Parts: sequence; C-alpha cells; structure tokens
Amino acid sequence: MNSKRFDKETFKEAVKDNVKTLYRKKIEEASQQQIFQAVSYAVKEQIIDDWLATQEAYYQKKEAKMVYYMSMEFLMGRALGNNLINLTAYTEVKEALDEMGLDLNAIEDQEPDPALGNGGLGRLAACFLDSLATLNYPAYGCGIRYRYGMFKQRIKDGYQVEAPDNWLKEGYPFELRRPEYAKEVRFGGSVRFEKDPETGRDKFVQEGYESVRAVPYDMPIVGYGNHVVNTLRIWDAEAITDFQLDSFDRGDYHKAVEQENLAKNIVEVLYPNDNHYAGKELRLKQQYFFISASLQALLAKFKREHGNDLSKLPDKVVIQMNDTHPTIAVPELMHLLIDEEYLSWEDAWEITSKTCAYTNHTIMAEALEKWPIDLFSKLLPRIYQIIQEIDRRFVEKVRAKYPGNDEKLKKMAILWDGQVRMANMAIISGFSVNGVAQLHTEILKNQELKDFYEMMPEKFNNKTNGITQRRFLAHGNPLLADWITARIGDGWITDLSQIARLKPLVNDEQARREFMQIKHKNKIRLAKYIKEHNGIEVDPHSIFDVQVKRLHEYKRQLLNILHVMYLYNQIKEHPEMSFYPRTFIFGAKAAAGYQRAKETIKLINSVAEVINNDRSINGKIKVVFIEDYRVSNAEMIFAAADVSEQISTASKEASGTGNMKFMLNGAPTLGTMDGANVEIVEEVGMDNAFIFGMRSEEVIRYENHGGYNPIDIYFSDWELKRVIDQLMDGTYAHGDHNMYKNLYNSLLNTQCTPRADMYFILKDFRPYAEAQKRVEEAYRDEHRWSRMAMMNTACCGKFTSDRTIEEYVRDIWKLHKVEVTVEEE
Ligand code: B1H
Repeated sequence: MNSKRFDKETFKEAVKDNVKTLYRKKIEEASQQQIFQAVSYAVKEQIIDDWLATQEAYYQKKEAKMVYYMSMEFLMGRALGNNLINLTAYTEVKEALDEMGLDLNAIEDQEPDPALGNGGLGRLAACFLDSLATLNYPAYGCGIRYRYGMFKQRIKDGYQVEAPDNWLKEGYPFELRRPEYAKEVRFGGSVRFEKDPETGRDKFVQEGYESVRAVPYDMPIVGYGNHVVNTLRIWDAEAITDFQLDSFDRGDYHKAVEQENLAKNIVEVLYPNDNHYAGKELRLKQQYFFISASLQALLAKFKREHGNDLSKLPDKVVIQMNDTHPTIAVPELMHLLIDEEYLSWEDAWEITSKTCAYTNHTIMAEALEKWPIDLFSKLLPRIYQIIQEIDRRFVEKVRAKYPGNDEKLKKMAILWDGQVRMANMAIISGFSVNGVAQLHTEILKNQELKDFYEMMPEKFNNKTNGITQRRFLAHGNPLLADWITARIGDGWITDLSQIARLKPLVNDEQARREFMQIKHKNKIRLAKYIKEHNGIEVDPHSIFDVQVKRLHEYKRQLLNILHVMYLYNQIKEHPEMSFYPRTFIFGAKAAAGYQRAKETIKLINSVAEVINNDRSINGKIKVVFIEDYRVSNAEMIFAAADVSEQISTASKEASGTGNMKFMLNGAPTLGTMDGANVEIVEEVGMDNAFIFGMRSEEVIRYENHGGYNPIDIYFSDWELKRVIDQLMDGTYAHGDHNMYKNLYNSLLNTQCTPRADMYFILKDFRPYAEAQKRVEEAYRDEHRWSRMAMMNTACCGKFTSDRTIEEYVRDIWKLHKVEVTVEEE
C-alpha cells in the first residue's frame, strides 16, 4: 500500500514548509484557510509522482485505449478528504495533523465545494471518474472551468436567494494550469472554399471570425490504492492578445475588445438549470468552446503517440457524450478531420461514427436541446454546413427505407421546423445510445425513441447508473465504513458486491444494534449541523425522513409537503392520535427562473415555521429545510437518513442516484416504481421498501390518451381538499391569499397547459399517505426496522459506479486495464 510513503514526519515538515513558502508564516500564525492550502499542497505533492507515473504507463502501453468523457458538468465535491481516502492515507494524515494540534475535519471544511454541475448528471460524471481511476482504466474527463459554479443558496424569509459561488477566490490547490496545451477556438464569420493550388482540392477558409484561447487546467483523479491518477481537464478562456487578425479584420480595434469580452463571458458561469433547456446563445458557445478545444487536444495527442493514420482513431479513442450538451463533438470532429486533416467525407464519417457514443439522461420534453437554425448557423457556420450534410444523407436513407413516410422524417430528421435537434444528431451519428436505468431505457426504446430503435436497434443499450462507495460511505460515513470493515474486511471499498456478506448478520441481534447505534450517532451529527445552520432543535430519536435533490415539479417535493400539511391537520384535530415523531428534512436548489419551484421552497419554509413553532403538537413533527444542499453536506445527510424519499411521477426520473446513496447508508426507499427505484426494489425486495402510486405504464397511458381530472379527486377527498385550500387561505402565508397561487393553479386550474396536475400529485396522494403509514408502523417495530435498514446496505452491491463502468467498458468503450507501479521508498 502506498500509505507507507506517507511518512508522518515528512508530511508534517511539508505542511510547515508550505505555510512558510506560501504565506511567510509559522504554522501557529496561519489561518485555517492557509492551513488547508498548505495541507492540500502537501497532498498534491504525493499525488504528482503517481500522476506522472500513470501518464507514463499509458504512453508506454501504446495499445491502451482511452475514454474521453465529455460533459458540461462535473460535480466533484471537495477533493482533499476524498484524495486522502483514495491514497489510503486518511488515517495517517489525520494522526499527523492531530499531533500538530490540527483537526482534519475542520481543515476539510475550509475547501470550497467545486460545484461545476447541477445535480445527478454532473455528480454521475464525478463518480465515473472515480471509478475509472480505481479500476485502472485510461480516461480523461473534459469540461469547463466555470469561474462561478452552482450558485450558493441562501434562505431569506423563507425564499431562495442566489449568491455567486466564487470557488476560485482563494486559489484552488488541486488544479494545474497547462498553458502549453492551449488551443484556439473560433466563432462566427463566414465560410469560403478555395482551390488548393497544390492538391487541387477544395480548401476550407473561415474568415471574419472571433476567437478565444482555450487554456486547460488539469485536476488529478486519484484511484483507490492503485497509484493510478487520471485527469479531469477543464478549459478556461483567455483573450487572444497576440493574435494575427486575418486580412479581413486588420486594425479592427472594436473586434479586439469584443474578443476580450467573449473570453470573459464564455466560462463565466454554469447554467443552473437541471433538466431544462434554456436555448441561450452563450450556452451554445460554451458547448462548442470546450468541445473544440478538447477535440483539438485529443487529435494532437493521438498524432503524437500513434502517428498520422487517423483511421486508427476508433481503436485508440472513444468519446462518451454526457447527454446532448457535448454532442457538437460529432460535427466538430468531422470538421477537424475534413478541413484540417484533409480526409474525405466518407473516411471522416467512418471514424467519427465509430468513435462517438451518446448517453441519454432524461425524457423530459423541456430538457431537449433544439437550437434555432439561424442562431446556430450564424455562430457556427461551418459546423452547421456539416450538420446539413449529415442530415441530408440520413434523410436519404430514411426515404429509401420508408418510402413516402414523412412521419418518420418529422420524428427523426436532425433539421426540422427551423431547429437543430441535438439528440437526433447524436443518435444518428454515434455507435451507441444508452439510457441510465432499465425502465428508462425501455421507455426510450418503446416510446421516446421508438422510430430510432426500430431503424437501428443494435445501437441501444442500458447502463444503470451507480455511485462511488469511496465518497458516499468510506468518506461520508466513517463510523459505518469502519464497522463494515471490522465485520467483513475492507474488500467492499473496491468490490461492493462483497457488502452482501452483511446479509447473514441481519439475523444477528448484536450486529443490528450496532448498526442502529451508528445510525443514531450520524443522526446526532446531522442534528448538530441543523442546530448550527437552521437554529432548529430536532430529536435524533424521531424518524429522519429525507428528500434531498434538485427542486423540480416531477420530483414532487410538493407531494411531500402537502402530506406534511395533512399530517399536521390530523394531529391538531386528534391530539390523542398515536403518532411516531418525525423530522421531515428537505434540501433542494431551484433553477433561478423556475417560479413554481421557488414557490415550493417558500411553502416548505413556511410550513416549517408554523409547525415548528406550534407547541401544542409536542414536537411530533419538525420540518427542516437545509440551506445550500451540495455534495459536502449531502455526505452527512445520507449517513443520517432513516427514510429515503424517491417520489417522482413514474416514468419521469430517468434513474436517480441519490436513491442509491441512501440505500448504501441503510435508509429504506419510500418511492414510486420509477428510474432505478425499480432495480433497488429488485435487489432489496418489496418487503424492505415502501412502494406506492401509479406505475409508468399508467402515467404514459394518461399522457397519450387523456382522461385524468384532478378536480374529481379534489372534490371527493375532503381532507386533501382542505390541504390544497390551505394554499390559498393564508394559513401558511400570514394571511396572504396569493402567495401560493401558482402552486394551487398548477394542481387544479384547467387552463394549465397541457393539463392541470401534470405530475399526478392528487392521484398519488392517498397511496403516498398510506405508504407513509406503513413506514411508521415498520419503524415502531425496532427489530423489523433494523433488519430493513441493514438489508438495504447489504443489498446495494449492484449500485456502485464500479459496476456501471465495467459495463460501459465491456459493451461500449472496450478499454484495457493498465497497471501503474511506483518505486516505494
Ligand atoms: C438528468 C439532466 C439535465 N437528466 C439538462 N437530465 C441540463 C438536463 O443544464 N441542462 O440543460 C442539466 C441536467 N439531468 C439526471 O441525470 C436525471 O434527471 C437523473 O434521473 C439521473 O439519475 C441523472 C444521471 O443519469
């Protein structure tokens, strides 16, 4: 193990030296932030040798194929603690710091969360990088170095207020600027072709464009205990100052200023939308910017290592496109191969279509990227030409296969109705299309992408998502991690299937007691956090019922809070009723422009205020909205949860990954048969989950054929009606009758498009309330509950991202493991 290299004394010296050279201070004089920086640089020093060794091993092993994971989002979370875990040096470093009178936890808390992502999609990318490195696979993550990541959420008077996330303010110790690999990226202008006098072929010339310099910053991705360090490469934009304006623009001062602005704007901020397409030009610029830079770097590296025969590219490189956001990689690769490498269309297409693969993450219509053609063609004239040609050739094929069937084109063409449909382009051009959970992939094949599936079934496959147990158990829940290791050894850290060895212990009373004691300690840790951050006292003996995820109507936080309102009415009306104390915990960011989502946050906070301050209910219910839900506090929340709320409208949540993190930490799912919940139930058994509500087929049937009217339910269920009416009667609004008007209307107003209660909240309300009753019953029975909780942990082996990555490798990427050996001192 490489922990040996973490000689405590050397490490301590390194920290002291760093404080001295970075800040001209003694350790006693340094601030906590300065100590964080000094410790991080000391850790980075350890990483660098492995990083060099890994890249050397990849280079030596020329047959090593590399995956490029292209993503607009990498929701990494803090690096320090995770790197120490993966270097298998956490304990030693903690001790070393202890001996210096320093507290590692407090130091970790000094690190900003690198939040270059919105939610599940970005966090999945981060888990994948962790697994790739741990499993010895050559990989690059490619993305954008946003100056401002996901906004910080503050709650003021119950409302969400967004504050900028200036994560680079203090300087980020785990990144490395690589100016020697900078690339130029061009926008706009016009395209001309001229005959090359030497070859006689048409030569492409772009003129009158604006350009920026893309400068990469590399972050190390440390594999667990294997000396592998892969790279996350995120691109910054800088103004090109020493550029040679082409003849077109010589002496154009204005243009120079514009280019400065372009550089400044392009990487300024992450778009804070989850599952929603906003159609902003700047977003398209971001997409092209990082893709063009990444592909230029990719080709340069390929040529350096393998020579100029680009037909070999698909043997050495595979490009995985994380949703449609990076799919501009397809026409950009075509452009580079044709215009820069002088390949024919046919050769370029052969290479591109064997190199690119696409993952679909959602069927939500409002998330589909469809760029207006005039915007697109102005910004990227050459790329647009290439897309036209891809489309033209595809349309010809469809016409040949389905003569006279224009319906097929309406569904499958790339260019339609004045728009560029990115998903269609990705499906047509790539060799693989995958969904992210079984149910989701089936819905793609049989509904959303049915025509594509019929035409090219061989491309479609499923890759059920996963999560990394290194961060979400080893780091996030050290008590449970140590207990599991004491019981079954530490093999689970890199082979989560071994966690099934806990199954027999479910019948061991002592083991169950210990398991629940750990849960209790984690609840105390969270209660302390809540007290510090919200000023609310919560009882660690109450049921911690948790829903944390982005705020979206389809995820139905509204269903949850309406049910809380319903329970509160019941307790008020029947004070004698037996009721097991519950703490309802929420955490969620709403996209800044998403009105209904923001109203839901206000509602949750208002309900919390009323209920938490009502002494007459003896603290039976508490409601907590945790501010600024993010990776770092998520780790603590999962560890402390009793109940995992996964209550999306069936068919809408492609997979979910939070559901897996709760399961790993021993919290049974209260949920619908949606996304990966279906597979969770398959693993843990119906008895160890609380499943309720409409199934996806039923939802889809209503969507296709109509026939759902929430008003009927509203008038036939007076208790539910009362709850909904309370949105309008001022109960939770200090008498204001309009505060929740949008929410009320979204449920009942028939003017709502396409219909009222889009997400079947009224329809699922009673089944949900009934499932909640089952939760209470189960929890009262300590034996039963401890078995259920432990069974969830014991059955979660499937949901490691290590398994997901092995499936990607086997079916799509075809990579080979590379061993990295480092001389031990
Ligand atoms: C998911 C997104 C997403 N699906 C557009 N789609 C975005 C779409 O900024 N945008 O434009 C950002 C994000 N995110 C999530 O992916 C799914 O909702 C989850 O169910 C899934 O678990 C996750 C990872 O596959």
